[in-house]
Amino acid sequence: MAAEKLPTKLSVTLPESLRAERQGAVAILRLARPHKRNALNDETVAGIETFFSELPDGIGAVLLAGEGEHFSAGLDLGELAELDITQGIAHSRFWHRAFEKIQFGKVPTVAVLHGAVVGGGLELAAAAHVRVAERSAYYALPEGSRGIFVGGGGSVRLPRLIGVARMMDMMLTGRTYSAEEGQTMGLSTYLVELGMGFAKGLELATRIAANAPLTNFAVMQALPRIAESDPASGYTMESLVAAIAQADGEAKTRLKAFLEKRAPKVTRS
Ligand code: 1HE
Repeated sequence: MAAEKLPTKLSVTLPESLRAERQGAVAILRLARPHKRNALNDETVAGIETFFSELPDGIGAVLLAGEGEHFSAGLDLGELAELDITQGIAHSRFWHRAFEKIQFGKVPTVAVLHGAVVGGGLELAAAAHVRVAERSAYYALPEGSRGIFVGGGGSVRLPRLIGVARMMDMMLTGRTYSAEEGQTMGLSTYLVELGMGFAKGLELATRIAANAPLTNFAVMQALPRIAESDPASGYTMESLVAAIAQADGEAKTRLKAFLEKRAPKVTRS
């Protein structure tokens, strides 16, 4: 392997519960608190915010994964016990801020899911742009049984993925969904065998990083907002974004390459 392709450390300072490295144009962030099943304490959530805020130039995509047997057991329940109402609001807003840095950050994020993807772990996964699930993944929102509510953006993001009715069911009854069910209902868009998630995620992130940056920006920032707007505003915004994207030098280069038969055809992979 060429030296420049070896994973190299990112210079960002993170808590021990997170591990970052770089592989080419992909920044890799691992939840690294497996002894606590990657439960998300304040330090970890702050580290996620720092990582996504300080991505260096040259990074075109992020790969997010969890160490150990589970992606994440969600909120660190030990930390919530002492908060009053005002502090509870601030805590939830802090999660919102951190996860917004993922969803509306600099570059797209691919999340690799395995084992428990529950509570705040599912909220974290929902902030990513592409989700790859291994067959061990399972999904739950145990907030109902814990006497709490989602606070990391789950009530906004999850109904858009699976619908309000399914989310209600998960929260009211403690229902869990398997990796296969999650794939069918849209929690993941890739389902892979055990141990294959990281490689698949890296393959996808590498491909995403090779897209024109303006296209990735438009897909991340404009598409979800267009989808939420009224149709007339949506069509207008779409035309503007389309015009901006096609006018970019990168688009011109790529279209020319296709017309001169130097670019790959679209084939079924
Ligand atoms: C934790 C947490 C946690 C594990 N906070 N410490 N999330 C939940 O309700 C899920 C709670 N966790 C579990 O149901 C299980 O731990 C798992 C199914 C994920 C994994 O089971 P297992 O048998 O592999 O591990 P374990 O023995 O239960 O846990 C290992 C250790 O991790 C243990 O600590 P230890 O010191 O006794 O070794 C657990 O206490 C600890 N641990 N999960 C704190 N979540 C912004 S709002 C979001 C709201 C939510 O996310 S609510 C959902 C919370």
